[in-house]
Formats: sequence, C-alpha cells, structure tokens
Amino acid sequence: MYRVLVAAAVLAITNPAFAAEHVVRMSGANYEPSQIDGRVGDTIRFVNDDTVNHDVFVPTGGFGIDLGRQEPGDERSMRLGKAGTFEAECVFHGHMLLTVSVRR
Ligand SMILES: [Cu+2]
Repeated sequence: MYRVLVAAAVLAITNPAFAAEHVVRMSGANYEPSQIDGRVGDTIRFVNDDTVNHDVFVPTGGFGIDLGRQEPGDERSMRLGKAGTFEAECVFHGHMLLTVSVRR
C-alpha cells in the first residue's frame, strides 16, 4: 500500500496530466478571481468576457510576459513555469490587478 501511495505521489508531482488549469475571467474591467494559488506546471486561461479589450502584462522581474491584446471573446493561456509570486496587470486598465502565487 505504501508503495502505491508513493508511486501516486510521484506521478502527481511529475506528470503534467495532474497540472491544473485556472480560469480567470476579464469582466467588468477586473480579473475574476484576482488571486490565484497555483503550482509549477499549471496554466491560467484568461477569458475576455468583457465588451472591451484587455491584456495580461507581468512586470515582476523573472516572470515577465505579455500575452498581448485580447479582444472580447479572446482566450489566452499562461503556463506557470517557476515558483514564486508575481503580479499581472492590464496595460489598458491600471486598476486591473491579479496576484499569482506559485509553489512547487
Ligand atoms: Cu483591461
């Protein structure tokens, strides 16, 4: 039984099939939710449910990324590549902030 549990734990850590997908909706000029707790290998799918363009820009050093302009209905994905905490913001709406905490 112990071996099975260890094997399952190793599989959960190393197999990307166990990676989670977090969905963040851009709605009412906000990210919903505005906080994500994820693990390395997870992805965040950004869905623009709004009537205006949005963007996902990460200014935090070492996590820098810009997913580019998302028009209403557009979806983009971001993979969480390393542990740490970073902020994402919309270049069009300075108050749109998302905090992402990533653990191993
Ligand atoms: Cu925006």
